[in-house]
Amino acid sequence: MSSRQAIRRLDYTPPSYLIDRVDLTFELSDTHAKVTSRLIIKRNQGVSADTPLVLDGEALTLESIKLDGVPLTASDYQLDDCSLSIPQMPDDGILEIVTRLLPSDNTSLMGLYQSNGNFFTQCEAEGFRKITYYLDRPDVMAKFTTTIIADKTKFPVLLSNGNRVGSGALDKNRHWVKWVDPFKKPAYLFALVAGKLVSLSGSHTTPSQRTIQIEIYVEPGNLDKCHHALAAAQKAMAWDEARFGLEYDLDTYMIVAVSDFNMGAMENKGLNIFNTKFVLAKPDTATDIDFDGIDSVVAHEYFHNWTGNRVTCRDWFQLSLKEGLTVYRDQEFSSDIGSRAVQRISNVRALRETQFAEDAGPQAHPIRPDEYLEINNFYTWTIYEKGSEVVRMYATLLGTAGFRRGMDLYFKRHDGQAVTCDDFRRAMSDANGVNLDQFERWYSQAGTPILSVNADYDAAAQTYTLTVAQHCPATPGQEHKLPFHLPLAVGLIDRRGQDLPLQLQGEAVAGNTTRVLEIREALQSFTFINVPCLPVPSLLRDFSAPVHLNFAYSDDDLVFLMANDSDAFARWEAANTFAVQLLKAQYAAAGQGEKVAAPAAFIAAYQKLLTSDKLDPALVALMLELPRENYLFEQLSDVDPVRLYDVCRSIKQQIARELRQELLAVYQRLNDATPYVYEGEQVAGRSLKNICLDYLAELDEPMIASVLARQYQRADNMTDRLAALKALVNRDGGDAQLADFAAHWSTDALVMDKWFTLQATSRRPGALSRVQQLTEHPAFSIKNPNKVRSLITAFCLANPPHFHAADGYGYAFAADHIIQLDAINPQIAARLASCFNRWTKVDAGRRELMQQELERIRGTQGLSSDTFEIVTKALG
Ligand code: B3K
Ligand code: ZN
Repeated sequence: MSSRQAIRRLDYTPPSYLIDRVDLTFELSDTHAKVTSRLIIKRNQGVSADTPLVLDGEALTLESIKLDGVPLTASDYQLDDCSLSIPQMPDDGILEIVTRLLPSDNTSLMGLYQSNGNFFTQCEAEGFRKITYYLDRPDVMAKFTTTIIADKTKFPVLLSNGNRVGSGALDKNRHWVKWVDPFKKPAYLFALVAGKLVSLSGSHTTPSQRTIQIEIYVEPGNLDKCHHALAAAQKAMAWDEARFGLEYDLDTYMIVAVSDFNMGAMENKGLNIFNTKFVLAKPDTATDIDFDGIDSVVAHEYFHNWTGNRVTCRDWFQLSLKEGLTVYRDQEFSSDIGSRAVQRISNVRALRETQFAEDAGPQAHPIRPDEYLEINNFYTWTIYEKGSEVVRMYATLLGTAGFRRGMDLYFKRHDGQAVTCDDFRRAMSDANGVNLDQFERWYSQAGTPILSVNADYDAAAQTYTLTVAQHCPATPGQEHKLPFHLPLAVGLIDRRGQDLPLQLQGEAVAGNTTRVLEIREALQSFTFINVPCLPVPSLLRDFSAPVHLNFAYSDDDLVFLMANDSDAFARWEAANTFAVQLLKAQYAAAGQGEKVAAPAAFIAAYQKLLTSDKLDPALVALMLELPRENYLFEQLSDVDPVRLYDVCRSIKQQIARELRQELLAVYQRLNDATPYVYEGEQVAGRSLKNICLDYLAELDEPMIASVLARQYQRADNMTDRLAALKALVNRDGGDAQLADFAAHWSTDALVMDKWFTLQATSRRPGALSRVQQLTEHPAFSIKNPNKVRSLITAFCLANPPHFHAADGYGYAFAADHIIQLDAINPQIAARLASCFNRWTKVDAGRRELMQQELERIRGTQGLSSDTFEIVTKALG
């Protein structure tokens, strides 16, 4: 366990030693691994000769160490839990270190570990130090050569970074393969895979006429599920060439799928390692959302080759430099290959349900944090999703061409370097000749700013003035915030539903119908002229900045915007705001014992959506979806999550009752017999059909029961089958179908994950005891992160009424599993512990129960620094 010493951003110092070359040899056997590392090391310029060389190393057995060919004795070096120091290190030298590891015992899934008998590595952020002693920090970049030796029958495939330069046979049925990576890289991008794998290959030809070989490696039996991932890699390559002029730089691009993996995927140079969830898919095992997820994760990891690998981070505080930028790139990719509007709405919804909560709670941190105990805790919604919004704001402020100029300059200046978020901002600023000094506050200040907008129409002068006030709430350690520089995209819509051309006071002619206002002050006004009648303002179009927006829209305004806004995000947002206002009011009314019901105007707005033949079905589906409880939860205090659930449910039932005809008509129209294809129009149709089904399932009618059963039975794809099963499970338990599903898919781990999640998130009584029973199911394993996420995390984070059961059993269940998991895999335990983050938001009784569980976890002997950091911050 690492020490509980906070690491601070401002303490950064350049490395005292540098490594030019690393030659690694791995000898793998069933029981252990022997790693020989030959390092060419030199002291960094300006560092005094008496500075010791301190290499990082954890959970290693050191077998031998030589300096320039001479074995070192115990008095030449010092060893402790996390380092190996050589006090008298010459200016330069060759170190040869032999370590021995036990990968089969490594349940943390960091460093070298085994999954189904095969070997895999995960080194980001600090896993390489679990393989050998090294300068395990991203600003030490070296050229790596890797030789792997293993039994030919058990480990026919031996992979590492770069190009395969040689292979051969050895004694005792062993073989070897040698890999050379021509690009220097930090150790966190190192990877090794050895095992019984099969591969699907394809190719891509770049504009400079190089042919890249793409190989996808999976366990035998899964080859028929790799085609979508392969196509995604080909699309991503073509997109990055067209959009950013970036080509792949090695001859081969490899993706390997593994079922035991802590996160989604990892961008190791030339050898990306993926969670099977983001590789394996065919229509009868994967949903539309899974296919979409594969596109975006494959693209994300591929894009890292430039934003992360060629240009990397100086230190881990700069993590958002690569993650925020790469998420922005993958979101743009998905927008270009699919529906931009659907992509934007889905991304914003996810940001607001997760990152906004993080930013309002005890773990709030800026996208460039100032300190951490455990870096693995900082792979957060804030670093990734808010980081991406910050990158998007550059693009909105500078325009597409300006953003591209900034990117080009960034690569020109920094290719092959380890740099900072400031370097990125400087490239954007210098390439465009604009001052982005104030923009730096997005990197240093945590919290979600609140924009409060007021409007004033002067009919006589025909002017319309928007006054914008910004304020950012305090976050832990940051009491007072300074104003942010942000783009606020607005439009004005006249009563006929037409966008007005916008002309600000002082301008000679009217311009576009969407205007990006640059906000820099705490309070600013913008006056539009030649506004012939009182318009309805469309504010924060395309969600131009990651802020909360307050504007006193009437219900009529919202209905008007839902029907007329030319900006798809704003139209969806109007529906969302209408529903949020309604549900909050109903929640308050229910607290007073009043009956819950939606007004006729709300039902009528939904009816209009269902009967419109002009709107994109995918957008209608998104607009019909009620805001999730986790999002509403954030906007309330002293929350009773059970009451909140009851209110949402009752509104949903009312919609189902009052719009039964319309829902059924849309369902029947879209439920045709066309064979499944994962393709835009079909995906849109299915999403609308299945949201209608979800509402209809609220009706206690035998006819609806048979519609559900029929869709479950007859579906030719997992999207429809799962939608029906989910509705059945929530409606009456769906026991027969659950049993049928498990019998059919018992050997497909990813499909079984869905089966676990449906039950973990079931709103029917008894959910917790069923989840407890399922932890004993043969397909469940506490050591497999996908299983933990699909059963335990799903229950704790996505089943609020049961997790927050007033008796506190849900909390105790979570705490028991956090403690159990902490000893197995601290990263997964710490993630799960975030289910207690918002404990101060719930009512007093629950608050006390949650606090007790947090204290119980904190008091656990031998707790990892991962879980310790999360729990300590949560307790405040
Ligand atoms: N860079 C990795 C995440 C590594 C997480 C380490 N705990 C995946 C990604 O963002 O692409
Ligand atoms: Zn990433």
